[in-house]
Amino acid sequence: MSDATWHPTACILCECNCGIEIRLGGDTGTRFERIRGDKAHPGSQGYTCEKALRLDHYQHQPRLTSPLRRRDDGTFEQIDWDTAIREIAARFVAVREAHGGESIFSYGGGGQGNHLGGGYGGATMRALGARFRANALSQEKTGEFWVNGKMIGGGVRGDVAHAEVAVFVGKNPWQSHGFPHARTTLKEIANDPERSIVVIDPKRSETAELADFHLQVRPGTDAFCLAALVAVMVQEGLVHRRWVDEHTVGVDEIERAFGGIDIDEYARRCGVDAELIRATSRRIARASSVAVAEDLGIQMNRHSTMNSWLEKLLWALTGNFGVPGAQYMASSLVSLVRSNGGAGREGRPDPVSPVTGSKIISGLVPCNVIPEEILTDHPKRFRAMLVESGNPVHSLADSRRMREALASLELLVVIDVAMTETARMAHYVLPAPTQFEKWEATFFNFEFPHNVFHLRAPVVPAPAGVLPEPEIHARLCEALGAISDADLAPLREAAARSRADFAGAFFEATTANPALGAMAPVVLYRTLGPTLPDGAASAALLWGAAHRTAMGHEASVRRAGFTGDGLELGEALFDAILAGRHGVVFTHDQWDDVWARVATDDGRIHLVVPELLDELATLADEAPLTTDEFPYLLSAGERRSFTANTIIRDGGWRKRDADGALRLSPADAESLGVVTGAAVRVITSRGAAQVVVEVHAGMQPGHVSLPNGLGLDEEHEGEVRRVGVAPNELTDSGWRDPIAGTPWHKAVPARLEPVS
Ligand SMILES: Nc1nc2c(c(=O)[nH]1)N[C@H]1C(S)=C(S)[C@@H](COP(=O)(O)OP(=O)(O)OC[C@H]3O[C@@H](n4cnc5c(=O)[nH]c(N)nc54)[C@H](O)[C@@H]3O)O[C@H]1N2
Ligand SMILES: Nc1nc2c(c(=O)[nH]1)N[C@H]1C(S)=C(S)[C@@H](COP(=O)(O)OP(=O)(O)OC[C@H]3O[C@@H](n4cnc5c(=O)[nH]c(N)nc54)[C@H](O)[C@@H]3O)O[C@H]1N2
Ligand code: SF4
Ligand SMILES: [Mo]
Repeated sequence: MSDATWHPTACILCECNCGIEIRLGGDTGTRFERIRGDKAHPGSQGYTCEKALRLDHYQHQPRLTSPLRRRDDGTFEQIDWDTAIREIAARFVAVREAHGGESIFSYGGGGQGNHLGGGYGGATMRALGARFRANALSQEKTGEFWVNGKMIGGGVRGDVAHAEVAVFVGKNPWQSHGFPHARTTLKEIANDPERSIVVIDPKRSETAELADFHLQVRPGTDAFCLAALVAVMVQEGLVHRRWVDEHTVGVDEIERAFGGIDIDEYARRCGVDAELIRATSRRIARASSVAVAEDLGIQMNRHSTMNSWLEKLLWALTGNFGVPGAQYMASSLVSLVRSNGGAGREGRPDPVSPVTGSKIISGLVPCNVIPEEILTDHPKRFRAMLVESGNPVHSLADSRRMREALASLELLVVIDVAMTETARMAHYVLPAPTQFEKWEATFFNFEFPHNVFHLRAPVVPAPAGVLPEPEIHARLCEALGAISDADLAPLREAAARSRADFAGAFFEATTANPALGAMAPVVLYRTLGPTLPDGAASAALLWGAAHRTAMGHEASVRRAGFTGDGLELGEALFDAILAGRHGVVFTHDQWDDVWARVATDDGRIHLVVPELLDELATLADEAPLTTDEFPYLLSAGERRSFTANTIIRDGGWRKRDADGALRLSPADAESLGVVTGAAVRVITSRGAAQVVVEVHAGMQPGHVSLPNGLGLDEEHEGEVRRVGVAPNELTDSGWRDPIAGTPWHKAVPARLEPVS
């Protein structure tokens, strides 16, 4: 049964969300028979990598199709939705009454392709009186967010596509992407003799293969390398003094701190030739534009927050901000991170978590402290948890500890498409449609000057028994008594009349009744939602987002082609989002817009972050990470061509590297007496696992790596089996950054033993 139609949608396997088109077929007419890049998508323009072509393995993985309740013996029974919603609401209320709403914790709310649900989840949290939350961002990006807050007051990205020099610090975009048409862009830069790629990575990665400057640091020693790069700029007079004086504050302190650094000694400490470091600094300083992108190689590593700062000094000291090919601050339709009411900015205190007092950055509790916030007799500990589209047992540090913590909760509710390692521990599991069975979108919209938003329509019908997340949240809020028909009736009537009437009625009702305003997403879903075309009720919260964007970025929205006075501009944008099946350019920025987004008190870039200057001062005295007991450093979670977090629970989707081999250098293979295909045991302070080895010429001695996202429990014909190693069975949640609490997964001390 083939259908000649190409259905536009997007790939959901990484933040790029490339536009794709799917042709259905197979026995049931619902298999993803063919998939191609969507040339009409304004962001990706037809580009995809190999992973998108195998999305049928996501759509047809073993699914959840009924709400489940766990029995005392650990098995699950199917229950109907009314029972599930009623019991979950009652049990959350019992926790709130006994210990306060703040003891209810929320985790997740979206993955690489699905952020609409999380938008509605905020209403459920407010209905419960819950305050604390975390998601994957607070185990990777919050250190960088904190630094951005201090230095610039908002998120910064590099215009890699137009940069003369592109610098990748602990990032392998050939595999992980992270910016549009990554491979095409990398090849373009590599083939242009006037442009250069700089890569800082202990491994000769696919991206490093294309680099003009590969600084092959020892794992976990980036701080020395980055500090030396900055020191060369300071000591050789490469700082763009005129620009720095005009646009930044603190350069004198920076010059004092880096003027005394012993570059040769720091080069020795990170294992990179000092002349290569000098040449790299000079190349960066000489370039007409430099874009820098950092990622997990430093964000999940020793000194992660400080390294984010050092990386930013490279472009800030050379004037690479607010011009083409350099750093920019993008517009957004919906911000992924909650503002801290100014916290994180200089001089304002960060809020902290209730038990460990850890910094809450961008509204997120560090993932690594979640077990400590539960496993304690502290009166403010978390007692109940709602997990949506996240798999903390598998994806957060120290799975054993996480299981222990979740097992001690009074209530755990999981909303997912599949039976995950986390769902297996839940009291209730609620099944959602896949991302190709419902209206979905992501808020990963960071492009410049043309920023793109893509609302995706369903490609195939959802099976009976599942409910989209917005409907789940609306039902929970109703069961909690947070919204009532009496509140909604006048808004429904206004929505039936016209959008303009609805706008008036909505603003009036939510102003008069702030408690209703707090429920805005589900109120919109229940009132405006049913009037939206093609069953797109889940898009209702985008109505508010479209209006906010039209007000906050008016000139950019107009440049993108939208017109209208007053509220008409936001309505025009909303209508275009609803109608635009291939994605919509919602803002067209100019480079001048970038400076207007700098949100420091004086509008300048603040070069000095005092806490990090202090940390830098202690660097020279630090001891190496390896010991006689653990002589190797394990990167636990490397992106490879067939890894995609834990989104596809069907190992059959991998074309290569079926078991997720441990990569190690030829020299280490020889000294251990192993060859590709042999088995070894990896042992860390927290666990041990047997793995298959792949001897890899790009690895340096002493460094080994395991892929991310493997070791999932897969159910095939009633049998559960696990393929590959779950990296977090080997990691330690205490092994984390002192400021942001981000994990140090990329440099886990380990020992290897051959298995005969
Ligand atoms: N194929 C694929 N792509 C993905 C994903 C996926 O699962 N699979 N996941 C997506 C997600 S959620 C994210 S956050 C991104 C992450 O994207 P990346 O951060 O680019 O991916 P990683 O492979 O985890 O790490 C990048 C590099 O860090 C290097 N590294 C290890 N230790 C060190 C060190 O000490 N110093 C330095 N400088 N580098 C080090 C590794 O060798 C590796 O090449 O990828 C996204 N894209
Ligand atoms: N050791 C180590 N650990 C890591 C990493 C590493 O490099 N090393 N990488 C980390 C990084 S950067 C990230 S981003 C995290 C990712 O880890 P998580 O945040 O846990 O996210 P995902 O693996 O993307 O899984 C999301 C869940 O969403 C479910 N899902 C898919 N579609 C839908 C849907 O439409 N609705 C709902 N409700 N659920 C859905 C999937 O079944 C899956 O259970 O892993 C982190 N963990
Ligand atoms: S995994 Fe590949 S195809 Fe999918 S969004 Fe990322 S870069 Fe695009
Ligand atoms: Mo991530």
